[in-house]
Amino acid sequence: MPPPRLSHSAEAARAAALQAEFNEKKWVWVPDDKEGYLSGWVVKEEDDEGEVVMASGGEIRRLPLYALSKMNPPKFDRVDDIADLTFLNEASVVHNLRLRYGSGAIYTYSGLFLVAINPYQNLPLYSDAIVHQYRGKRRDENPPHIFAVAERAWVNMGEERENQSILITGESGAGKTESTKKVIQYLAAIATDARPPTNAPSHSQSPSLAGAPAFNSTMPATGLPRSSSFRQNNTSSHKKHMSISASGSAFSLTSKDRLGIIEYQILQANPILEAFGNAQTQRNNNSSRFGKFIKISFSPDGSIAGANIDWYLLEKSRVVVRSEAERSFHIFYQLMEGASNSLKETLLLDGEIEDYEYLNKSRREVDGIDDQEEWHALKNALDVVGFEPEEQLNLFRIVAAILHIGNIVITSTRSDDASMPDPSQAERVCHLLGIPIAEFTRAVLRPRVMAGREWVTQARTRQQAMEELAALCKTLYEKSFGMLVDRINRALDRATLKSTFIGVLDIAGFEIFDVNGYEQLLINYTNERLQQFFNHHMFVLEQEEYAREGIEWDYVNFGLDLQPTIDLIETSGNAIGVLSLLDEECIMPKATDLTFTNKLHSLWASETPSGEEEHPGRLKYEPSRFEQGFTIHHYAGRVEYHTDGWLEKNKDPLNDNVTRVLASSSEKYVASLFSDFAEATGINANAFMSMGKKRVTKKGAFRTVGQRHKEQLASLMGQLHGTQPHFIRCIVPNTMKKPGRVDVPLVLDQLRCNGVLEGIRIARLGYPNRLPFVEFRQRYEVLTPGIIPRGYMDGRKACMRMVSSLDLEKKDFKIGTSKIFFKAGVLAQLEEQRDALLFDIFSKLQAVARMWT
Ligand code: AOV
Ligand code: MG
Repeated sequence: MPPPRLSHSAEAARAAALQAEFNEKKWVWVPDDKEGYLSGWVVKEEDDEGEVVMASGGEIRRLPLYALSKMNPPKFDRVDDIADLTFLNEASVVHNLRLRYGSGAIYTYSGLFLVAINPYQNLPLYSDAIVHQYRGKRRDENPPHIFAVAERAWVNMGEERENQSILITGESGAGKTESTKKVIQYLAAIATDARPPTNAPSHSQSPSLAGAPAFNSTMPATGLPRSSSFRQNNTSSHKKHMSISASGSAFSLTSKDRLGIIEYQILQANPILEAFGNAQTQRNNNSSRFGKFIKISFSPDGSIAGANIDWYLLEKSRVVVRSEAERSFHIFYQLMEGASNSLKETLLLDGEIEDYEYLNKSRREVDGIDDQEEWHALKNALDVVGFEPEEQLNLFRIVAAILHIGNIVITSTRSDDASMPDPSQAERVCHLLGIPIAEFTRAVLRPRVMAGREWVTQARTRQQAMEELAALCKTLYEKSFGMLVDRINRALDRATLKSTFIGVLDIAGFEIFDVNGYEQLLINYTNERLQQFFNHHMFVLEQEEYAREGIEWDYVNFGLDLQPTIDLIETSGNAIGVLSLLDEECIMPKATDLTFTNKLHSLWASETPSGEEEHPGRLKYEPSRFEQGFTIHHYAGRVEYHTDGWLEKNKDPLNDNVTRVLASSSEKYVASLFSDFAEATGINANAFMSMGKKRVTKKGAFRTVGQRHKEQLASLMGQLHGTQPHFIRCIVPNTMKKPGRVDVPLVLDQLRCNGVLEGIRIARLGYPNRLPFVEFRQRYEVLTPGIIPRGYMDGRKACMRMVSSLDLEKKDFKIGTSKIFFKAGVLAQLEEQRDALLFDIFSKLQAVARMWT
């Protein structure tokens, strides 16, 4: 008799050895302030307390049992999908992410999410060959990758003729913008390469969400139904007009010779947006100071038809102030470093960077950024997208005007009135902006205001005049940015009734700082809405799956979990939310940040049910440690807001006088920036007829920042609801911007804020582990020997027999029509039993083998 075969390979033997070592102890994760979690094993359990030997150092710690998290057996190390873990706890989630990251696997799935950890180094993950590798493949056929998400969106769009969205969030520096670029580059490459046949893609008969990942299944998702011709790379029949390189690779991501013109233009829109919308910050050398939603639209044949960009919350205050360690928007330095002498002359820029007050107070250069080079890239991009020289000049005109405004010197007269002793700076400004100097100076120094029923001239203090100038710069910059995006959209937006889109959202994630201001409230409110959208989506998918399987489930609609918090922020009417109250205070005479805060507190004091239990998504507010502040319990945690300056931040800070002067500018571009004001007030209306601007109502001209954001967000949510969404969560691994290091507490914080842990929590409310009957039987029949008779038996019946023999409690599982579902933790137990049994068999075999050798 031959000796029994121990294993097929050294690999299997190693795995078995690891497993054996693991089985000898009761391994757990122990919470640790510094490291997040440390490994150890339990040696004693007594009265809800455990005694743990720490793996490194052997120190003994006593902890309550609930604080310990079970460790997954080594075979689960580096699983592609966190949802596949047997023990689904925070410690295991970060452990898995850290292990993977350490070996260069920066992408990991967690149910419906793709988690991406910033590598802070260029990894060979995005070459043409890799694009090729992900083309036409299902999620489970390749390692996790952002290309797989883009591929899935593209395939779903083609098969179901449904718009798609890819929602990318994360903190500053986490890699959202890089990820957005990767998605767009992938789409541009495949749309260029894969010229589908002329006939429109066939409509898939499968339910529209059938291809969505089976989150929290213990096995890899079974993947997509694959049918249509849309996904196939087609041969020569439909090569577009663009040239495909002779070298054979049609996938190059950026080369213009290989892409169609529209694809190339879409890619080139990005450097323009980044020049005007990005800046160096302490956390990110190329930080986006605005959010964006880019929709790439596709013709029915799969080719790119065009693109459209929406933007949100530009940090316009940066043109005026910022911390010393940061820069203003890139464009300022690019223009100063790169522009030709003649352009500088036109813009009256005869100084160096250090000569401009708005630039010389903070950092001027950034490692790894060559402003001159970027300038040339910007100019090229503007040309490619189709900006005429005149239009380009207008963009730079605003940037230069802002620099000159910053250099206007305002002094104080004896009576404390503002004055401008040297008009030469203002003259430059007025020349560039096409406005008369006398009117401009008057509007800044001595504006006319309504006092009772009369117009009177009001003298300004130096401080007020300076604030007016700063407000002017912020407004000019923001309006010009808006115009720039409109212009790009005019060049790229060729969507037709027949086209469908894939929208990519790149927006800052939840922010909890030491001091949180109005900006944080708006961004957190946005994220609360996005999280609600995710929850709802997951809920719908769950519900569909349960319904498909004919399973009853007492669910709560966790899509609505977050509604109370959202109401708290946005409601208007009887129950008044933070934003509405702020709007009201903005038009109240004599209102201040303090009166606003006090009103909030008195409103809330009467409405808060006292002693209400704290949990995510619950309405809960309380006073704060700030004199002017309040606290909101978001799903991601409690955030204390400081209300200093909120009234000002919410208002349009520019006085009518200044606006009026600009709206009547002889420079068409400048006037067009203020055309909504002109229309609302009826001045000079004819001058703007040719600008093709939509009519804006009076209300539109004077919306508060909060109102505008609420509207924009509502529009975004409306669009997202019409799409099939995909979720990417970017994570910054450490604060040093260094590759290879994972700061576990930092990562945990992000997983909490970005909804990954919330997703896991929700999954656990239902029956998160599910297996097709066949797989269940194959894997666990060893635990129920002799229960299933030889020969054929219906899968469902077999499962029923097995569970009854396993003595499982009824509430712990549900049997559907093709799958069996388990509550969290149940399958983990079976898995443990199975491991123990197999280990036992293995040891016995080993003993036998030893006898033979
Ligand atoms: P963000 O968009 O999430 O921050 P970015 O996408 O700008 O962050 O990424 C920050 C930096 O991290 C980049 O400039 C790269 O140096 C590096 N990085 C990110 N992703 C990758 C990647 N996949 N491969 C290589 N390097 C990467 V902000 O816009 O600040 O919220 O406002
Ligand atoms: Mg960014």
